[in-house]
Amino acid sequence: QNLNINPKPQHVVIGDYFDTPALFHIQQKSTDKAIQNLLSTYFTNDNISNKGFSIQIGGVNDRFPKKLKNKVPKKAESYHINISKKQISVIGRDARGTYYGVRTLMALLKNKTIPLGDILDYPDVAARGTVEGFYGTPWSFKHRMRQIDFYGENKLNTYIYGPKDDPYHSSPNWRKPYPEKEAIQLKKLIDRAALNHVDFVWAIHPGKDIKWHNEDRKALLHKFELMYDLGVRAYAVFFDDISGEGTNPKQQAELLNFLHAEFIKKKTDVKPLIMCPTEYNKGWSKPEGGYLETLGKELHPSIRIMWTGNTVVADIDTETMNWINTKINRNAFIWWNFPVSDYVRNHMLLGPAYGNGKDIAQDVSGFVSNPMEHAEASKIAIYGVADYTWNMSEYQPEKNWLQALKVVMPKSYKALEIFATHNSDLGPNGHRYRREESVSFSPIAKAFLNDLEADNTIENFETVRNEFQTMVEASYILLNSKDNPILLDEIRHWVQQFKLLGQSGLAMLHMHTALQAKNSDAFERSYQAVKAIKAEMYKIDREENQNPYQPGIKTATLVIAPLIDKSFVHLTKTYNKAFGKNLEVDANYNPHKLFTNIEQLKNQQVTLRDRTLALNPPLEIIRLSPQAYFGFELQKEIRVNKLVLQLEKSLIYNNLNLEISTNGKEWSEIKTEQKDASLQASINAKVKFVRMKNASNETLNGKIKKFTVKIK
Ligand code: LOG
Repeated sequence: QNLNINPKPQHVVIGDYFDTPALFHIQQKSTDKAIQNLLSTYFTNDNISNKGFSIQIGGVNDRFPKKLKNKVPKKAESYHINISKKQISVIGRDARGTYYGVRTLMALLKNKTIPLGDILDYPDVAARGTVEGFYGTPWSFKHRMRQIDFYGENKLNTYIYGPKDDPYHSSPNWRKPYPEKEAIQLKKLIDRAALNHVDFVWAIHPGKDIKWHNEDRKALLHKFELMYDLGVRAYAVFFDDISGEGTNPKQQAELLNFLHAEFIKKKTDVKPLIMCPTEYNKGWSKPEGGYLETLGKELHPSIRIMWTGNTVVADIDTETMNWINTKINRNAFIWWNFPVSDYVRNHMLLGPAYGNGKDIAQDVSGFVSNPMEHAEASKIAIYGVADYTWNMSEYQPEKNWLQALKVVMPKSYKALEIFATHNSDLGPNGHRYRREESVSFSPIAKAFLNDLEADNTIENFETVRNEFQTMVEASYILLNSKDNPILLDEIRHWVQQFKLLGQSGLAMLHMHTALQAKNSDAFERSYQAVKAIKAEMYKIDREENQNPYQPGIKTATLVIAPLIDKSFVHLTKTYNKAFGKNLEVDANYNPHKLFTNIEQLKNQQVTLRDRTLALNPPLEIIRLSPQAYFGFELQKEIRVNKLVLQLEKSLIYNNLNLEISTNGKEWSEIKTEQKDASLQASINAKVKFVRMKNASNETLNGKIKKFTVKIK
């Protein structure tokens, strides 16, 4: 039976429905503040009466008939709801179980009728939720409050606080207390989390500059105490994306065991630690170093170890779990890097949460999603994670996704569906992670292009026209929707871009119609219209979301945009030929490529803007073995001017040589100078290749902040 409850309950045995009563008599046996608060949002003086329909709420240690209590699943966070004509009983295995029972009760009471019967329910995965662990602007206070409420509503129990760009979480300020304003807000968040039965896990990221001496140990302990005073009762320590001393597994384990013994154990009300290792995915693990085995052996068994899978951004299956679990002597705690977009910041990832095995519930100690810096838009995926982690084997990504759209936009969800259908892939990226996009439209687009390029009658013309029209209409609906202004704020520029894209599609189709009718005036007008719309899109791309990583606003990049571009080029060429014209066919793509022998960098994207060719700075530490190089291969020999390389730490500049070449075989070295923490050179030569090479005999580690060359 479908009760429309997220996450889907495990066992539902229901029969006839009866009308939802209007008056209730609530008897709370043992309930906590969270439950009382939740009940008060529904039950008021207007619908409470001693003569009302009886609802009994409590736990397995309270007085309930044996046969009801026996049905409460023997699992953590479980509950049983029994609904008879006379009364409803909600019985939880533990405090959180009772809370979840009440959550389900509230969902049932929203309907006009209620079913008779039993609901037996429990989560498959122990820790479920999110890790705010992305680079970029951390979520605002307002957004975090909304997120935490959303987690409570969807029975997620974990929020790990670890935004990379919070200086008091990471370097330089991890040793220092939060300033008063931030501390007050954190306290409010922590209280809000408690009201939603969410563990607020505060994470620290000390590895960039930690020294393995007593002073820093004490500093950590002290910071933990300060956070305890703000109400934190669960902690994590992250060692991801660091290099140097901080990466030593023996030292990491020793520190964590120290924190376990001196802090976690001494406070009796703090949850076991969670840690994120430096080698947090298989691709980066170096078996020869024995890093993971050391953690597995040394770390106290209660300490949970995070894992992102086979690569940084990966979906998880049993093979993944077997590999890591044997190494670390425990069930890994999954850090799922979806829908995080800090490495594809010009994209919106609004598709379903799919791809993880439905048989890994027994192999994980936790499963959290790392979301986008757009909090509200991330709810679409998080809604899916809630369902997946609760009732894994029955999870249906598509179905859940449609429901999620309704939850975030109760009225305009159909327009949102059209937008989200075409805004889910990431485009090519360094992590090679891709998502489906425009799934049902994709074969239509293919057939359209085939017909067009073969000069056949286009069978799908009307269907394609309809899709473009639908894009425009959906965009107008969204841009004027009052449904969820907070979500609209996040997606607005993408929706504007989407609307323009749809309009450019319609104009492109007009080009085709005009060409068929041999109407030159009409063709050229529509051609100019496409160009003008493209110019508007270019403007948005240049003005909005201007971050240094992937600036701009990209939409529908997998299917729709390429369809329009290719058709436009084909139509213009055909027209030029038939009418002896010379209209510009500008494909507007970047013909230059990255040139490297470093595996980690191979798929990193390169951007060309205002004659500046730039490597999109990767977020991770890059390992440069001796002779490793990275640079650019230009389309042809071009005059190259200023080069700038900026690394996070300038220590290794002396070991890097700048080289240029016209053929990729013979190289000549160019002099560089250090200036404003960067390495610079004026090349001023015609070249096809330019590269930075590790000229030393050692492996160098560094984070590339900026790497650009100016070309003619
Ligand atoms: C970071 C994370 C980032 C994510 C995606 C982990 C454990 N750490 O490569 O902060 O949001 O990848 O870019 C990471 O995933 N490093």
